[in-house]
Parts: sequence; structure tokens; C-alpha cells
Amino acid sequence: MKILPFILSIFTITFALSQNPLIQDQYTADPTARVFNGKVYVYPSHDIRIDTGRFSNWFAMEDYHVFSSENLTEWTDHGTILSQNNVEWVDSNSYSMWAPDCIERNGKFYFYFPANKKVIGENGRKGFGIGVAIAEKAEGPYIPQANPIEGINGIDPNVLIDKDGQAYIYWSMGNIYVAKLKENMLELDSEPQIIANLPEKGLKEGPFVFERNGIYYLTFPHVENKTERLEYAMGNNPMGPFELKGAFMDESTTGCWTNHHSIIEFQKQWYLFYHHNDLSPAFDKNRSIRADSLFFKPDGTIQEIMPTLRGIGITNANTEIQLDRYSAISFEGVAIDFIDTLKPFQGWKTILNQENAWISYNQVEFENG
Ligand code: FUB
Repeated sequence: MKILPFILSIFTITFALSQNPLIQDQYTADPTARVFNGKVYVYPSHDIRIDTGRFSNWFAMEDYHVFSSENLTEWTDHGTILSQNNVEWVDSNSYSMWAPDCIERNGKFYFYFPANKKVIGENGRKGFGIGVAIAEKAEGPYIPQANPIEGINGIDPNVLIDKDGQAYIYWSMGNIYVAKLKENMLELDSEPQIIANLPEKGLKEGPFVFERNGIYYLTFPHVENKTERLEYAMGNNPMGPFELKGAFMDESTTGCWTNHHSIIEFQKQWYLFYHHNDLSPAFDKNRSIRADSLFFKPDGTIQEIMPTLRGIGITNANTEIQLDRYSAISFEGVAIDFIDTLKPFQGWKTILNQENAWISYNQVEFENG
């Protein structure tokens, strides 16, 4: 459907942000989406900007927020659920609260997060541990365990509970690792093993494993050339072996070095959550989470996904419609720019500068007239 901006603007009543990026008032990265109690919860990491010292050119993350949505168009920020200052084992000056995951078991919510340890290890470095914080509700409050999981030195935890109840934890540190978790979800129940048959060269990280029709999909960002693209492998067992299939999202066209992701099925549609640096084009360590629809081919392989600005969800015509997050634009005569390049959280503007230029925004619900 093609609609001119002035027609839509008269229907503007409330503000709903569902397009890409999903969160536009702060930086967010590494989104792990989960479906709990009929809602989508997203657990991202929280990039911040520190202009001086060692973080001026690196990732800086001091806490986590959680966001939820029932309709994929309106997102609630439940606020800070964990901070580097309230976890006993975490170095509270490390700003290293990287990509997390969260999973539910027997009515409790287990939040897994990597961070730099306070204590220097045998190799003379503080290194990354993976901690667990537990809550009664998906949005918290989360109570962190006093120590990280023993036996893991790594980042980017991801947990799968298989159909038989066995839980597995995956993480990365050069390679991608897997181990069984005990029923308590806090301790390893097997020796960590490296997942074989993955690309040998180039950074691999951020594993996300899910099951569909009895097939286990191991998806992961990998630097084949310059920046991360999303690749995957398929297998019949959560611990492998997996057969490499290739990429399902290519490198970012604007050079964002990382692309961390997760995949969910919600109301019979599959979605990919990932990140890009929409709100910080010049500094790719300040990222923003996005989502797009994901489809499988009849043989179970994943169709390549082209990142969109429009994103997901059906937008109600009685809410503000962000045309700068368009579905399509005319070949010429349309430009999108920040309202104020120094204040990216103010958002974008759409400039139509030629006769017959057009912009379209799909999936709008007009209800009865
Ligand atoms: O956000 C910090 C790190 O960048 C994550 O842990 C990686 O997956 C990459 O996205």
C-alpha cells in the first residue's frame, strides 16, 4: 500500500515504536528474544558511550534492561534488571556486561550473562565468566548468584532446553562450545566440548541454537570477509555433529563489525532479532536492536534475510507512523536524515524533494474506516 506522508500524519495520536531499530531512546545490542507467557521479551546488552580512556574506542556496557511486547509494535522498557555494581564476582569497572540470554524452567527465569571477573586467573588475566541471575518473573527482579558457572571461560551464553528436559549451554571464546547443564541450571553436567565442522578461519561468536521439526539449528555470527554475517549449521542432536549451511544474513552494508542475533517463533511466524548501528553510524560499538521476519524453505534451510527499516508488527493507523522506517521508496527524490545529527535519539526526518517521489509503509491496520 502506498500512502503519502501528509495523509498519515493527521491520524497521529499516540507514539508506537516497532520499526527498526526497535528501541530508539538508548543504544541496545545483542538481542536475545524469548516468548514467555504469550509475550515477546527481549534481553539485549546495553551499549553506552564513554568518551575518554580505554572505552572511547571499545564496547562499554554496565547494565541490562529487558523489553517486552504483546503485539511487536509497542515495546515496554522494564528498566535495569542487573548492573555490574550488584554482582559479587564482576569487576565493577569493566563495563563488560556483554550478550546475555534468559530461559524459563519450572516457573523460574534464569538470566545468563558474561562479564569480566574481579579475580585474576591462572593465565594472569581477569577473563570472562558467565553468571546466572534468577527471577520469579521474566521482567525481574533478578538475583545474581555469588559466583560464575564453574568450568566456563567465555562470552555470549545461550541456553537450550531440549524436548526431553535436558538443558544445554553454548558459548564462545574463539570456538563455539557446548556442555550439558544440570537440572539446577547453575552447574555444568558434562565437559565442555568444541563444536566441530564450523569455519576454521575468522571470528565466530554469539551462538544461538533452536529446534524446529526435530532439526537443531546452530546459528552464529562469523567474519568470513570483513565484518560479521549470520551463518548456520543443521544437525540431529543439540551437541552436534552439525552440517554447515552458509549465511542467512550478509555483512552490514555500512560496516557494523558485529551482528549478534536470536530467533523465535511467535504466533506462527518466525523472527530474527539482530543488531545494527542505526543510531550511531560513525561508531559501531553503539548499536541498536532490530527484527525482521524469517522464513524456511521446504527442505528446512533458512531463506536469506535482507535487513529492513520497516521491521515487524502491524502498525495501527491511530498511532504515529514512522515513515522514515519505510517499506519502499521511489528510485529518486527521497532522502532520510537525522533530525539533528548531534542528537540521534531525536530520530529521523523524511525529505521528499522531487515531484512524484513516493514512500510506502506496509502492514497498517485501519480498523473500521
Ligand atoms: O556486545 C559485545 C560483543 O559484541 C558480544 O558479546 C558479541 O556477540 C558481539 O556482538
